[in-house]
Amino acid sequence: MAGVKFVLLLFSAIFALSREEGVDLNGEWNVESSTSDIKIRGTVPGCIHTDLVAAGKIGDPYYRFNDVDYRWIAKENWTYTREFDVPGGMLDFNELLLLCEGLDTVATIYVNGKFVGRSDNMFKRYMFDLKSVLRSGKNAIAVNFTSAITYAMEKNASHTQYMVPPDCPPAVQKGECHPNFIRKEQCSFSWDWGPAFATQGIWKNISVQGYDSSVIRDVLITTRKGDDRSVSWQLDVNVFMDVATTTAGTHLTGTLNAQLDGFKSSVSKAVTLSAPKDSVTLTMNISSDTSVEKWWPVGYGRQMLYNLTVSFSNKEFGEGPAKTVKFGFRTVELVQEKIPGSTGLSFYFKINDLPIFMKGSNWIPADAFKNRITTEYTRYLLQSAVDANMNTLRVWGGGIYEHDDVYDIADELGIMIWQDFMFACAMYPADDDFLGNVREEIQQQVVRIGSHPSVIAWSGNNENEAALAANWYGTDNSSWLYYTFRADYVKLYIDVIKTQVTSLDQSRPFISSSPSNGKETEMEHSVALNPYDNHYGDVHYYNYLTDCWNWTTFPKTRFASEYGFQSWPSFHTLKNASKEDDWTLDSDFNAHRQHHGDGNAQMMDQVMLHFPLPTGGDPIQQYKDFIYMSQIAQAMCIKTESEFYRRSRSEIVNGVGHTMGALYWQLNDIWQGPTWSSLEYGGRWKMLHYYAAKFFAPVMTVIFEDKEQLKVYAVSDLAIKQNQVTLQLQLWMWSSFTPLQAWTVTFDMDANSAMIVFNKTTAQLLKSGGCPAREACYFTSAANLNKTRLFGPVNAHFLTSFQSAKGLTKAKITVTNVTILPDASKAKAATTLRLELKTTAPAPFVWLDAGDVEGRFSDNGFLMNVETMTLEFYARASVAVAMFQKEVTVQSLMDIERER
Ligand code: BMA
Repeated sequence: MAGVKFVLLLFSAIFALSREEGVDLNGEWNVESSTSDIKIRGTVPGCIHTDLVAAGKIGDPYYRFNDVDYRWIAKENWTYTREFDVPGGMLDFNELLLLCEGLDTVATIYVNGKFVGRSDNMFKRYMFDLKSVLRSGKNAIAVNFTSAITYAMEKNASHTQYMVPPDCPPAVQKGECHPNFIRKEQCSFSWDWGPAFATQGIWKNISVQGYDSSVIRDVLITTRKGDDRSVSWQLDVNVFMDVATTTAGTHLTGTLNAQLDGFKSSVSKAVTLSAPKDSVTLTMNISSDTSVEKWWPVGYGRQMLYNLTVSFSNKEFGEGPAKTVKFGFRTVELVQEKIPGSTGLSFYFKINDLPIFMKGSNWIPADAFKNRITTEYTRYLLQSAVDANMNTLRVWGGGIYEHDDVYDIADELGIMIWQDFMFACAMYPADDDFLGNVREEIQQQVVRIGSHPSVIAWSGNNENEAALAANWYGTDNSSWLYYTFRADYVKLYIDVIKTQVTSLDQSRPFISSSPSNGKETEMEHSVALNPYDNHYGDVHYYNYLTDCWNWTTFPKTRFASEYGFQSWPSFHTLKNASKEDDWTLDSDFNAHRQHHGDGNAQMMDQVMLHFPLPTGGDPIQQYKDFIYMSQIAQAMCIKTESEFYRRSRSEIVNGVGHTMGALYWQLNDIWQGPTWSSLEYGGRWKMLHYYAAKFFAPVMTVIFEDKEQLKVYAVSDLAIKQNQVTLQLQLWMWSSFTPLQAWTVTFDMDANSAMIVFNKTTAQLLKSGGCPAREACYFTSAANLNKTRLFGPVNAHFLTSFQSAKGLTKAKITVTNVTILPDASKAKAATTLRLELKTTAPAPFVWLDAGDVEGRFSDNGFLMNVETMTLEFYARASVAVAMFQKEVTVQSLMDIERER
């Protein structure tokens, strides 16, 4: 039974009291199906799938084939009911509302048997009038959900003028059809990395709210630079109010006040508000002598955040509850200007006037069941992004507008967020109902998310311009059809979304799609002939057929916002979702979890291009070896591609270059399966994630071959020039711990740039070093500051595929001297362990596995060409040395040739 959650009685010295009171409806509800006889307890916020698990009606939905076995759940209609008490005094409020922060998705709501409203958009907050239906004492609420799958199907069927494709996802995705007809997480109908769990439920907070005069519903703060003489910053404080109709009428006169907490800066305005909703913008000038600090992306300065408090007072009702919002001072500019030597336009971001190369990845929903995502888990994922030297994540358009804590933590950690609106890989309807629904969704989400300094761009959709331009879904079948879809596209993303966004927020760029050609797309009336043009905007690039070690295949784009390769997650992650029968390459489970057509074959192809295949061992060992190989192949592919983008930042070659972004696909996982992610479901780091920490390091070197030449680039994202940097290039043999030869070059490293620092004929280098054959050798490089401190990570360039490497022997690697570091050197670790590693021979792709101990190593997947080294392990939960020693294993590439 709900208690009264909050009673806010705010006193003011001058004014009387303004009352606001709420009844929290979160907690236990009853759930029943209208189609079967299931009756269970449910939890709000939550969803039907986790309620069925808790009630013991179903098993783990992620286990084996359960995603398909449990499809019936999403096809039934579920009703959530409960009773709640309303204190008698509450009925006197002028306004009584049912406040639903999130309903998933299609529902009709009844209170005390009376209809109060409907919902059809999980991304919207709904408020329903309860004034005439609430009674003192016991009340009853029913939220009757309709299957999202049925709803989408019916909406599609009633759209008779023309089909809005795609109809259904490819069979390999085992998904549901027509997600584009419902404003719900698009990937909940399946994706090429995730299952179809089209959940139902009350997924965000729900409460009854009563108030007398007004409520400050939302505050959106955006920042602008001032003139810098007297005013350093201008804040636009957009205040959105709900206004009651009172005995005094539909207008409310009073004073709106905004105060920068801890500072003298404040602004007040006399306003007359109109019922039922009104908004006011207060502009606050921060004078130049007020010392506020800027918010910077990680790596460029601190992430200062400030609080601003807004309040409203009125003579009759007094001062109402204030609202405090966090924000930061920073500017964003998307620079699209001519570049000498290249046609087209640049495409890069300046934060606080500093050009920043955006390094990172793409974020997808962290679970199919949102109520399972804890703040601790969200923080682990985001901290892992920062630990891998990422500064940017794109919240991809097929998921959800993320929970507040994603943006809060991104603000704290300095992660820049490229925020898509939730439209992906489809055409969308553009009738008035749909557009009206979207308009409100955009308004609410921009206001909810827009005060976060981490959010640096809005983007209309994922790949829908590309889909239209390249006729992915048969939209080009007649010119009538094409122009209809084109007109619909403009209506949705430009007329509705862009208009709505820019009317609220001029402080960040709006990009109509990803990929797009930016300004050029605008010139071409929102759908460019080729949205993948390397001379403009951002590019998504996927190619599983060519050799990913060959950098010449990559597009020298202005901004790589998606590129990727799949791998399998670790055995530890997979075993939670499978049983022993599944642990072979050709198992049904292995086929079932692969949602990308030909995905398993494509992974195998990339492995076979450069690596021997595992031999020997028992079937489970073979399975583990295959997982290991898929992770090596993925790490090497994305390393090569990311290094190519980073070294392309300062140059124009054949008219293209000035790359200023590398966001690979994808950061995290929604479940345990083969995907493009670098973090597994649960948070384990794949080999790729360890590699990312190096290929995204602020200063690093890249070795590559350009025809006959061996070139080394030094790349720096630092805002300050570094004098006297030394490149150390070394030539090694696979058979030796001693380098054959070393070359050093000292140079001044320009700020924010990529420079070529070494360029010699490969054959001559090998000859001068005495390398007997290409296959026997490899190079390493590192940039050292003032010849002392190691400045960037050590990089390696292999001269051969590993099937033909000469001199490699099976190394015996052992973990010794494990100790607990007394001062948890990484605050994020519950226990930090130090370990020593010893090897009997040089070993590529050394992989440590802590078994069932959750955590990560300071490095992993590396080339070990010294006999001993120390590493650290950061455990997520406290762990004893003995336990760690029992679990830890280590292997390297040659171990995949096993005894038969
Ligand atoms: C991109 C993404 C996703 C997809 C990924 C891998 O196009 O936008 O739609 O999961 O490719 O195929």
